[in-house]
Amino acid sequence: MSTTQSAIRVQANGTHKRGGANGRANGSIIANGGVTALKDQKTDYTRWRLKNERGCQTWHYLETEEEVREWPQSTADKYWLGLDTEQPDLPPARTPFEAAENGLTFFSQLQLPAGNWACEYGGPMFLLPGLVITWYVTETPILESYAIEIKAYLFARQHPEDGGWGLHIEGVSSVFGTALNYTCLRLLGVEPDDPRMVKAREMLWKLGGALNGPHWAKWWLSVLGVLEWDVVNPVPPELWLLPDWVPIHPWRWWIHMRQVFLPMSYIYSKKWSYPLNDLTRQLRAELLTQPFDSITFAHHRNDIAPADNYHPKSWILLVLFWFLAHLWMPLLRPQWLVKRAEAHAWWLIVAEDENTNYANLGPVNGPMNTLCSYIHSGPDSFAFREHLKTLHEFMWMKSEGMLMNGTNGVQVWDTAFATLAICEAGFATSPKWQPMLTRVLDFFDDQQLAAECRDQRACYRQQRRGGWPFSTAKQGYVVSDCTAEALKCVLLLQNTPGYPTRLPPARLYAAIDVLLTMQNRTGGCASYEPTRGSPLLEHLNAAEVFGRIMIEYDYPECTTAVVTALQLFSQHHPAYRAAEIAAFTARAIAYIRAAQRPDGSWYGSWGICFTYAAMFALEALASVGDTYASGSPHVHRACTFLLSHQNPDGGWGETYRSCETGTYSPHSTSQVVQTAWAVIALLEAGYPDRGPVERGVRLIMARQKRNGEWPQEAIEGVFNKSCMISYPNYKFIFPIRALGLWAGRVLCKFVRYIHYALLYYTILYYTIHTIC
Ligand code: LAN
Repeated sequence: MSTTQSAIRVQANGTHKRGGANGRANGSIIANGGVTALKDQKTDYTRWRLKNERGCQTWHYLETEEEVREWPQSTADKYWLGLDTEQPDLPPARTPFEAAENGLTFFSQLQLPAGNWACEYGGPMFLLPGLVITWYVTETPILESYAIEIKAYLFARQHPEDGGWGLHIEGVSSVFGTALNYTCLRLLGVEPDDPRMVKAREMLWKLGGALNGPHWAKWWLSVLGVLEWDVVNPVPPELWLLPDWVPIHPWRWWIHMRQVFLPMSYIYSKKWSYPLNDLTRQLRAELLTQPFDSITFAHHRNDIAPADNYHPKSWILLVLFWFLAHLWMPLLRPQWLVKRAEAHAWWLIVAEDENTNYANLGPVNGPMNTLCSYIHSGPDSFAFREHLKTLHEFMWMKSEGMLMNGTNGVQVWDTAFATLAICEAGFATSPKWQPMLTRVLDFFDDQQLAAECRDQRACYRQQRRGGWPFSTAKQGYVVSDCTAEALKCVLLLQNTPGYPTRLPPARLYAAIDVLLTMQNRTGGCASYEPTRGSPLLEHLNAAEVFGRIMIEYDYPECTTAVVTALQLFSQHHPAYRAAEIAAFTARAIAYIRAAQRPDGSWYGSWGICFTYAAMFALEALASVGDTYASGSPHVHRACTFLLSHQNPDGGWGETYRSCETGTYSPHSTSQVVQTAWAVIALLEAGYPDRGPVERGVRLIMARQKRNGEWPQEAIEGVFNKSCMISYPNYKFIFPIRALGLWAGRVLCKFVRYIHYALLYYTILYYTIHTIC
């Protein structure tokens, strides 16, 4: 953190210290004077700057005029903060190609010097509380600028009518969202009689109070000392000691589940809680609907509000919890086993920290691992201090305030998709865009993972050398489709005249080696590693608020990315692992065909929802020649599905309810991003009737602003079926790709017509000539 940031540490100005000698008397992180003063305060947005060090993003608030002078605000900073970017109006686009170019002109202004694009990655509403609770219980001073803006964000995202918060920004109010964000605001100093807090409390009580929260909410509130650990269903670390062959061993779980379970189990086993103080005592009264002392917490382990119960616990899990809570934990669990289990969990936590340079897999296990290092090694330990630094990389500033991103950014992913869009639209050969794309190539060069993890097998990590992550190399988790999309970009750029060769063949081969590890027996690809456990493990899903979270599944999106990357690679390097690539491709395409639903759709897991998946699946099929013209029944059915959902205005729009329910849910208005996905899908399919596609293209053009940008519409992404997540750069990337692709295809057709006309003319000329 910069000197600026430490200068504005709340503690440093003396207003921050807690009342008592141990700092716990009144429990407020920000002194009382500060609280009232901070209420609804806003910082000066012209003083915020994003620092991007090799893709690692941190926001800084400049205190002095001198700092402001020395570090001017960039166009990108202004754009994200919602300030005027002063981008000029561009000549009105007459054609889709010109519209794509206008879009790129605006979007290019947002590229950062390191070569990548950055952006917000908000949506989930359960992340900030984990971070703020961690700061609070470790007595870490919170930057005043952060505190002000986090509060602003949470109030901006409070449900305007019922006063609650949901699982994600567009979701219905739930106990998870409301109890935790309410707590977060109180820890940041908001008074309970603030009218918005009164309203939030009423909503929380209507939902049954904190006892009706899901497992994760009860866990965090027990850490804070507001609830008692008895209310938390057991999270036994001894599961890590099971032999690897056991079908329920955590190593088989989806990586996000097991990396959250890990620190959760460590802290649960220690039953570590922050000592009670005035504030947490007050919270007990505010979050619960009955007096604290009258509650038998063990009776409420399985209580849950209907709004939170997306994935009800199975009877198997209920029986297992009963056994663990009533017999194993209190009577059978020997102390030596507890010690061994905690020691092994700690070893795995340290391995995760070191393998990710303390960035951690995501924003849930990041704060949890921070807390583990505090509990185990203390506030002065190297690990704890490193954690505190990297936690800042999850934060994002926007016009509404400060939020916590769903990962430490979307750097590699967005940059790859943007590059592919730019290449497909035909801009890569233009000297105008070459400096921009050369910086992109430098970024991919820098972000390819160079080495395997330490103790790779013992900490159950996937082969990663040569792969690319979703966000940054620092975080270090390889993802199948991120590797694939980044590899495609490198191949496309390095094979276009005018670009340097940054990655020699050996590094491309290493990427292929990673990709070839990613296929499941079904032919499909999952996200971080091939599927390791049975879908039956979903019976042990204790998260309640998410579906499909226990194991990796096959995804049409990831499978398409990998299979298209392999094919592009083979065109340039036909000899390398050719037989394996051919076999991989055949199996992957068979999976894509088999995953199609009878109505012609595919279920999308990372974007909303059927429209997103159609774009990928049709790209995969087209890559092996399955198109409308080739008579592929899969492509025909997919086109019929898409066309049946086109709106009268020419656009497409689907809501996140599709992801939750598994049936197509139309949006009240067409969405630019989804229209672009559908247009790309139909173009990949080679749908012969120009009409519907052209109407989609027109809608995308009509929604573009004069300076080339597109306004933000509904949320675009999803994970685990129920939680939505924002991909704000998609509103640039996919329209540019759709418009560019359309222009290219129409232009190609035009060239083909001329070509055939000339051919027929020549044949006719010679025939006549010969006859005569
Ligand atoms: C992501 C973001 C990117 C996404 C794609 C690359 C788009 C996808 O094709 C593969 C899966 C992946 C990498 C993915 C997995 C799950 C993530 C990390 C997220 C959706 C972003 C946030 C989410 C993570 C699980 C959030 C933390 C919450 C928990 C339930 C642990």
